[in-house]
Amino acid sequence: MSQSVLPVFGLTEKKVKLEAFGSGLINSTWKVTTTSDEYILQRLNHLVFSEPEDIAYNISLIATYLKQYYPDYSFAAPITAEDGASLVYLENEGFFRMFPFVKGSYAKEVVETATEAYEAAVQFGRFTHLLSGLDATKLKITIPSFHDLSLRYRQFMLALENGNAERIIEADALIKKVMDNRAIAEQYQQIKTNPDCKLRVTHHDTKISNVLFNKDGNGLCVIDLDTVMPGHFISDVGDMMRTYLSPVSEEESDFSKIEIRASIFEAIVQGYYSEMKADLTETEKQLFFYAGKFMIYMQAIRFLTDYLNDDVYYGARYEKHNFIRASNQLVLLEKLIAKENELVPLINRILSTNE
Ligand code: GN1
Ligand code: MG
Repeated sequence: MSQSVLPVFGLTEKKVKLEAFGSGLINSTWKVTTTSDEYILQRLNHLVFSEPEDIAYNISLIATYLKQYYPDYSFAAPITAEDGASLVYLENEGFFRMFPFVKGSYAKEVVETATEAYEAAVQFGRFTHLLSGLDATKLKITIPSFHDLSLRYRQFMLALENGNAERIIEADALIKKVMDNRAIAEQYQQIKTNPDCKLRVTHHDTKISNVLFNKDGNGLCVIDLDTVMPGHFISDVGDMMRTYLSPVSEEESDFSKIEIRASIFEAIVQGYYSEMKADLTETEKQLFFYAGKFMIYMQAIRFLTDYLNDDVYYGARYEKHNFIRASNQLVLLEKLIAKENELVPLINRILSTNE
């Protein structure tokens, strides 16, 4: 079916291979292989991204800026169709776009070593740093209030009022844990209004599969710019912590496998800070540990809210899928908080030696 979009991007060859690619929850992604080239084809989830044109606008704004000021930065710009558009709409199918597959690059699904975490953190830090001269407010907001934890908390409270009654009873212990940790949401409320916590060009989806590596294991660039918007650095650092620290992902149902790897934590802070030290304010520098709590807590709330709302956003491959995901994230949060006394000194050492 998605094959029918290929000619619009100038790919008329008959013998193309189309295979599902990656593990994103929102968009659909395929790798396209022709006899001579490789591409990444994506269909945007129109329910989540209601204005796909805004994403295309942001990508083109960033591409133009980087090309002008940092022509050597390897930025994977989308392929344009014959009419010059990077986004193609097919009746009954949706919005598509295509990228050249960066030759010799690969992406990872799980962080195995501290070096990988470091390389990824350098890439996300560099992305925000290189774009610090671009006024972040020029970017379109592709998902309003995406990482607004106050809003996520309110949506959770609404789900407690209007959600599936049986599930609310069943999730009692999880609901209590979310409420017990509401100080994390209260702290965000202050960050949001503090002018020392700057709005920057923020990626908002820093999972390891959004970094391309070369064959030597060096980070090349970041991909998946759908949620690049003005935001706070805690979103990017926090989502790296959320998704890199533990050797198992949010999908794991054996919670005894959830672990906080201190060496990975250190690598994230070190890599990100090496690029961003001149940009971050003193107030922001104090928020590295909070960043992890912020993102893990927000993801727990989002999964739990979705469970209470009958899985309308994330979908579910089995009955209690979002319940398990939320439980997983709350265990991760507890384990991170339990290591605060070990991890905060690591941050402080990095902040003081790199000055
Ligand atoms: C979604 O689609 P994917 O996997 O890149 C979500 C992120 C969540 C993530 C949890 C637009 O990202 O915010 O952290 O699932 N993206 C959107 O796996 O909601
Ligand atoms: Mg994504």
